[in-house]
Amino acid sequence: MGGSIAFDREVYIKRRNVLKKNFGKGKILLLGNVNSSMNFKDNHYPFKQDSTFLYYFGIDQPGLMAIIDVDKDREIIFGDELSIDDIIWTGPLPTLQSLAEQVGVQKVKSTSTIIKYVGDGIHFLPPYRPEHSILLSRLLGKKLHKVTKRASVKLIMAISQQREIKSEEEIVELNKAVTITNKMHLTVMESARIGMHEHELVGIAEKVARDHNVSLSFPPIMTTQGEVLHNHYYGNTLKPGDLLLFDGGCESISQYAGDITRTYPVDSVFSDRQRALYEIVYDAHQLAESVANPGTKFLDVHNAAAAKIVEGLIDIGLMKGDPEEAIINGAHTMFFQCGLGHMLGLDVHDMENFGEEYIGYTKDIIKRSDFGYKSLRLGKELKEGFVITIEPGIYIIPELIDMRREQRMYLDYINYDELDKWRNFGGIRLEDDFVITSNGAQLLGDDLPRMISEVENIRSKAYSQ
Ligand SMILES: [Mn+2]
Repeated sequence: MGGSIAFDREVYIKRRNVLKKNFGKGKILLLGNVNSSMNFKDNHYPFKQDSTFLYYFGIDQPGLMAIIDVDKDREIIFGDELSIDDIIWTGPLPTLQSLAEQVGVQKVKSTSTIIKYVGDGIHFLPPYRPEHSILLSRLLGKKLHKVTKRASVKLIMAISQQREIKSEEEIVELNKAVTITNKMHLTVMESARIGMHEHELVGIAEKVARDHNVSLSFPPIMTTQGEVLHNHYYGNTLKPGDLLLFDGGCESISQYAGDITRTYPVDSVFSDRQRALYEIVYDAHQLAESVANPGTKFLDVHNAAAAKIVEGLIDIGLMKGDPEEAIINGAHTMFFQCGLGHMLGLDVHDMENFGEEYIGYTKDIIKRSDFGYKSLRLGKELKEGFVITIEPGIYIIPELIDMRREQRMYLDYINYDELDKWRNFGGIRLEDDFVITSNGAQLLGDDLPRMISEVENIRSKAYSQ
């Protein structure tokens, strides 16, 4: 919980005015998050405000709700001022009324009165926390399991079309988030040595975030088993010959997210094999960056990166045949099982709570459900102002190799005998954050080393201290 309000009141007033204009007619209910208990009532998970509430109302406190009445052109924030019982525990805090004024809202009403303002036709977003499902069920008098289905597609579209285009002040904040994130990555890259444990490096990373008084934007992946896509085990010891994959991000104070991945040898230099696969991922990253232009479908950027990976793997003998056919037949998913990237903003997967079919896809560009594409979170055409990640990778998963070989799949494209010699290689991912401009994809933050020579240069520092 940051506490302070990120932007001037005019920013919030303008955001709500844009929403009202785009929405046209009706009444909108936006729910802020509540404290969520960890193991007993008063022991909470760290508070995380709902990003849409934060976007339009800026107040980073639990237990708030808001109504935007488009027809009457007014907003009300619902919440309760602190009682003396609360103040004993929290100390004196700014009043809700004064916070509301800071974001340009005059009317504050107590929580219990909201029922009077909520009727059948009210528009709300799909709930992603059980507390909200229960509240909506109660407010609307509908069965719990029916609440999500009643979420407003009109509201999802209006909000996502606004939030997906990042304004200048948001780009400033995203740059801050990525700058702290890069500092965190550089610190880990300079610290990782043979004999350390993954969890020690998580500690080093978290310290950088704390030093900047910010939180991590998601639980980090710090692993010598990079082929496990979302690995949150931190118990391995770093051994000679290992690759270390660190996928982690910091937030800005204003809670915009950074999301970066680097992979590098635990030794100070890459082995021949590590170098060979790293260069393929690097080339795919460069290519994706160069074709991620406004008007291009991100699905096509994904496929371009996949083609680059296939060409590279053919060059070193792990794949064979015609690269285009290999991709049409899905053979690249032996190595690149996930998506090339996703939207980034206040959420690390921005607005994924609205549903990927609305955020990453359109009526015409529908999400594919086949292996290798079902985890591509973004497929639609890029627009100026989008902020996205680009994160190609090569993941050598022994279980997948064995299964596909047994199924006799991709026999025209995969050199299984050769691949078997690499089965314990691990995984490589390179991820950076970009804003789409009229000149193409522009890197956010300062440049975090990515080239092999630069990475080795930093890695040698880890051993020269
Ligand atoms: Mn990512």
